[in-house]
Amino acid sequence: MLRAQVCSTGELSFLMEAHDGLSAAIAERAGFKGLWASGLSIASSLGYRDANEASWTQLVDVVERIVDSTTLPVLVDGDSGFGNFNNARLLARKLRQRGAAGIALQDSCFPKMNSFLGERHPLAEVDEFSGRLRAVKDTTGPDLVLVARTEALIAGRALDDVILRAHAFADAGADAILIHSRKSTADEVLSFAKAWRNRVPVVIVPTKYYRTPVSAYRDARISTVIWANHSMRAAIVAMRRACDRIIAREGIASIEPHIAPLEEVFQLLRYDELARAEWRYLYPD
Ligand code: SPV
Ligand code: MG
Repeated sequence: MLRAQVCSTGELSFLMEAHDGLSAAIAERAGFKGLWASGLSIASSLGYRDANEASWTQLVDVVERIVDSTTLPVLVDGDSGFGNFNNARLLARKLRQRGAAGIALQDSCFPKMNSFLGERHPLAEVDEFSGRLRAVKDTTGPDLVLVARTEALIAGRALDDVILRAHAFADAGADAILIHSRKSTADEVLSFAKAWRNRVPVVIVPTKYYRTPVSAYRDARISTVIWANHSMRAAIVAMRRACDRIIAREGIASIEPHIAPLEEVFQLLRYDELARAEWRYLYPD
């Protein structure tokens, strides 16, 4: 299912960020057809910085909770693969075992830093990163969609260099290229898409160029748009407002109409299924 979304240049797909089972269930209920297990959002919800402070096993555990909470395919942000080719293929194998549908690996050095922070974003050597991709492909084959993400624009490289990298990563077996940018306009990703001509499909993350209408991506035959961190950021505002109000009023009465009723929690986590199962297995007669 994820392959059909990420690897199609005919129809634009959208992946919604999830960082735990609850955010995954909410995204599915809203109608999204696929999820992005965001490194930034997962790290933030665990109280870590998006600088490989969370371990790969912590990531895998969260992904398992996401996978178990929805029927949607999950593309996992695998950062740089947590090391060399060996760490990357181990991560990919474990993610596959836990039910992930795809992994995105970026051509950064370990530890990475969030793309929107700081000036230092050292890139991995093309051959070394291509080895990471080949190792993952050899390990998980067609069972796991492999998205190669280049941080070359983030690192300030010229378009020619970005294209050379993308070709090397496609040669290494990437099913799609994620081109990342931190500009406030889509110009550089659209220039990439034009020059790249969809040798393999293109995935984008318009966090900073959020004003661009999605029609521009359809016109450019982009395959997939990732809304990368919006549930996590929405939750921060909602939780902050609730905390501010409760501490100021020393009570919870005024907040009640503004928060999810408990029934919604029970629905999202399918307590009705548990009740039916109790009748079936505890009280069959
Ligand atoms: C993430 O969601 O963790 C990403 C996308 O990698 S970004 O934070 O935009 O770099
Ligand atoms: Mg990330």
